[in-house]
Amino acid sequence: MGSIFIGCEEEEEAETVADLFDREIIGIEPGAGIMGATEEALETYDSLAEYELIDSSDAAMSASLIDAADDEEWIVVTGWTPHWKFGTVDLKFLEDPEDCYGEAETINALVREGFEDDHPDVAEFLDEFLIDDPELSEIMLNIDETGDDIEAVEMWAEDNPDKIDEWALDVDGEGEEIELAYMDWICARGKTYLVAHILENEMNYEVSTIQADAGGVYTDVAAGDTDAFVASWQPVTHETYIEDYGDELVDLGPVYEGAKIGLVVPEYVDIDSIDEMDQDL
Ligand code: PBE
Repeated sequence: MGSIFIGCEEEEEAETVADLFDREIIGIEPGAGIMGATEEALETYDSLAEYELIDSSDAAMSASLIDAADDEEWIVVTGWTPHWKFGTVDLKFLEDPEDCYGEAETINALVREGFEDDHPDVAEFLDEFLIDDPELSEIMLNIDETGDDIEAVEMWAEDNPDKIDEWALDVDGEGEEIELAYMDWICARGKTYLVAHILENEMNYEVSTIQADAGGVYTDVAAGDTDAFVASWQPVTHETYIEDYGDELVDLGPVYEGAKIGLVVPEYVDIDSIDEMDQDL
């Protein structure tokens, strides 16, 4: 086996793609649908036999990705669009010939049973609300820069008054209280706080938000403990949650179209498929 010297340390020379990736896939938190899909990929692909999926978070995974990209080191993460990191680093999805991650998905608004009767105007607003990728990307970048969801959305709303007007319904909610649940993923935070902003500032509702992991969000809304959420990834990512709770939830349809999950690497990583993750160099 050959060796190279870096400073005083002797490092083993990488001989396989798995060596370059350190046999690690950097994940996010365990309740996320993409983690379940990755467990399935680990069981399905022979090329992943030596790999371990590392629990992390959206923020920590993104930081690892940016650090690695600064030094052009190889890294593979559980990734998805919409996500601001695609605007910051040149990234690509690895091909997934076994189809563990599915095709393009929609992100839907789900509400508790009875919500449409209690708040028909909000239900109609959520039913019609649809945000596109450039819009959501700008909000996510604002969140990444400011670290403040509310301020990030306010900045965006100030720059895009026509869009806000187009989404808002011309109704007076008379200060009725609405509670939105969300997960700690930047895309979910962006959509949730944008919806909250419009309901509060344009439609006169009183909105509170509550953060939980994916399981907590589905359970709470299904139980009617909270009203709604705008981060249900369908059909693959949240398939098990929909199987478990779908009957107790009302689906108001997409708020975003063309979402995607998979294994993501920087563009300079010169493999294209999950099948190649155990190749010799
Ligand atoms: N995500 C982002 C979520 C849905 C939104 C892909 C991390 C998940 O895997 O459940």
